Amino acid sequence: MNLPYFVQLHMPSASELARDAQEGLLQPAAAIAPKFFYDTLGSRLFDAITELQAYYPTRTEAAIFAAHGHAIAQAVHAVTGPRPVMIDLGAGNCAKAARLFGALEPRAYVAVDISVDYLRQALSALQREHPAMDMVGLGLDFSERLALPNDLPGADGAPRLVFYPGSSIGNFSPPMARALLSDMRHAAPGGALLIGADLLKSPQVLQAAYDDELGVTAAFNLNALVNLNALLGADFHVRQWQHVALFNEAESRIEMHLQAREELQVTWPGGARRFAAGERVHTENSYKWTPAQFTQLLQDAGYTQVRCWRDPQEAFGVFLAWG
Ligand code: AVJ
Repeated sequence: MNLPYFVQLHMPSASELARDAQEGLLQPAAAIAPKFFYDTLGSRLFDAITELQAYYPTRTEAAIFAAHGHAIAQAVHAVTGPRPVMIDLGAGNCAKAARLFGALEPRAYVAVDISVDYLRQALSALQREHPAMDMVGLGLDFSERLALPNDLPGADGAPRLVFYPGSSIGNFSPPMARALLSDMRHAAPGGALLIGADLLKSPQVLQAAYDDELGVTAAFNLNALVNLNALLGADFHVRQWQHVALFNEAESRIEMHLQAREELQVTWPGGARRFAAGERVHTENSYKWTPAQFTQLLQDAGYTQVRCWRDPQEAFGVFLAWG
């Protein structure tokens, strides 16, 4: 019986995060990174979002894997051979990867996440269900660039499959996404990338997915202010702010903002900012692609071969890229 092995790489300290947030708040057009959503409550609110009728991505991606898992695994094995090393980026509770174990039959599983404490619990439970599989938990923030330590499974040349589901790639601007995808390609030489991407569709459907009628997404967005109060010692009053989600057609992305309901001032140790009524803090971009655009992005990152599986409504795409 194996025990999972854990590695914790350099993580931003609380003071680095605070500096990052402060810098964003002081820009002429205030903006903070989506990572500020994900404190404990924020992660739970995101899980709640995935249960919403209006938020189609999570359930649609799961349906694609359920319908085409064996075809996808066959295509993966044609590239990597029968027992790839699976590297799961942003593994969280590891559930999406675990559902593919039966079809993919990985020889080893490397779960990478910024939140290593959460990962520890999930991976230890998964190891009990798969006692023979080598499992490694890696605490790593790959939101700037991805560089894996060189002693992971697959370092001996066993082909790797990088797994990046959920359309998390949607948070990155095209140049950043290209760089990150290129890093993923270099992390799995001779291997493959299996990645989920949300597809371009009617603005009404997109808008509803990011501004649900129960206000769960609004709570998720506003909770960033609660998190900033804790991280920065700021004095945001949540009731002075409003959730805004809009589809920016020119950039092909959903944008989330927090908009000041009235003129106000926010202060924190070492800084302050005034906001005019209607002024916004940009909190997230979520890019949407046509299958052709996402294929082009993968090719721009260096992949020469791409396959795509979609749901019947073509709401979401699962892409396999290699070469
Ligand atoms: C986790 C980045 C894939 O962009 O759809 C959901 C985050 N934000 N609702 C997305 C999110 C608002 C989500 N990703």
